[in-house]
Amino acid sequence: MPEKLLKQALEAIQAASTITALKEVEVKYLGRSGQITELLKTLKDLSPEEKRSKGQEIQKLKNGFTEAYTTRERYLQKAEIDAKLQAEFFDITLNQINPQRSLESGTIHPLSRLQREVEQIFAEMGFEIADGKEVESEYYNFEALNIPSHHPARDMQDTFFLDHPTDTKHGHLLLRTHTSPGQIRMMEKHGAPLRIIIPGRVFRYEATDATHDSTFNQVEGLFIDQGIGLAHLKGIMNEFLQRFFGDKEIKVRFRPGYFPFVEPGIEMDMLWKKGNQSKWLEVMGAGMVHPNVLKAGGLDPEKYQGWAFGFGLTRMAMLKYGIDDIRLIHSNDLRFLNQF
Ligand code: FA5
Repeated sequence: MPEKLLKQALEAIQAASTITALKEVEVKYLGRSGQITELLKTLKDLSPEEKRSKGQEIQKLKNGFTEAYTTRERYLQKAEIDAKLQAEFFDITLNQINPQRSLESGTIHPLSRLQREVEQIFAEMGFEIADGKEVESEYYNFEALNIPSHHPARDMQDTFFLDHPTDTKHGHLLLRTHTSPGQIRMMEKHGAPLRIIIPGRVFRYEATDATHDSTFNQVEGLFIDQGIGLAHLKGIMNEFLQRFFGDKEIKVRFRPGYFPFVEPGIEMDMLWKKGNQSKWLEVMGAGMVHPNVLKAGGLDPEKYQGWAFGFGLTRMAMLKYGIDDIRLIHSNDLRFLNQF
């Protein structure tokens, strides 16, 4: 009798063409009142000897069933996965066949591209490209640049301080408000002569408007050698502007400006056309590096002089591309970005 039952069960297993059908077969034989389960229940009424021999027979039957069941289950699972994969077939050649289906691909952010252009132009003029630190200390961002803690110039650049235990040697940690701390770090590291630019992001805790953002990019320049003067800076800037703006018509003016880390100091404005109106937009601070700054960088002001500049790359981007509002540049709005 068990052999007959096993034969029937194995046929039922083979006939099951889906996992659901297979589960039904399992219930029919091994469920609470399944045929094999029922057989097992009859054992309790038998004598010990009969129980042993019948027990073995039924166990063999159960093992045979389980083995066939497991094999069939694996087969059906694989078949179901294969069928799903077939249905989800992804044709990677489709895009070539139908060029209208264009692939969306990322591009370099316009600001990063401009930074590379600036690097290229200055590299061609013999400048090296250096990296500053976005997280700086009060010492490098202010003190070493001749801005002591009581100095009102600290308020010119409202600062994001980091919630971090004070570094007693260099003061609090902060997000750099300008790229100028890089001047001190480069003098400390490389001494003189120096001819570098330091591009990077800077941060200011201030209200935003069409020409002010709280995160923007600057490019610092530093030229230290013997017998250097401001006329040289003007020559370099003219050359840079010509290459950067190409054929675009630009108007530039220089005027005196105050920064504690230069003496004398100048500022450069460029004419900004917004609709029918045009106004002067401040794009750069510069000047002869202050002797206290050279000393902080470990240089002898009697021997070396030089100039430094810091311009707003984000503002240059507005001028180059005719962007009306600086905040669009970091908005991550694809309608804006796709124009570049
Ligand atoms: C400075 O940051 C000085 N470190 C520049 C400098 C370097 C002077 C070396 C002398 C020698 P200022 O705060 O003016 O200066 O900023 C420099 C330029 O950054 C500005 O001319 C302007 O183009 C840009 N800028 C300043 N604030 C913002 C802002 N909130 N959003 C966008 N651009 C800004």
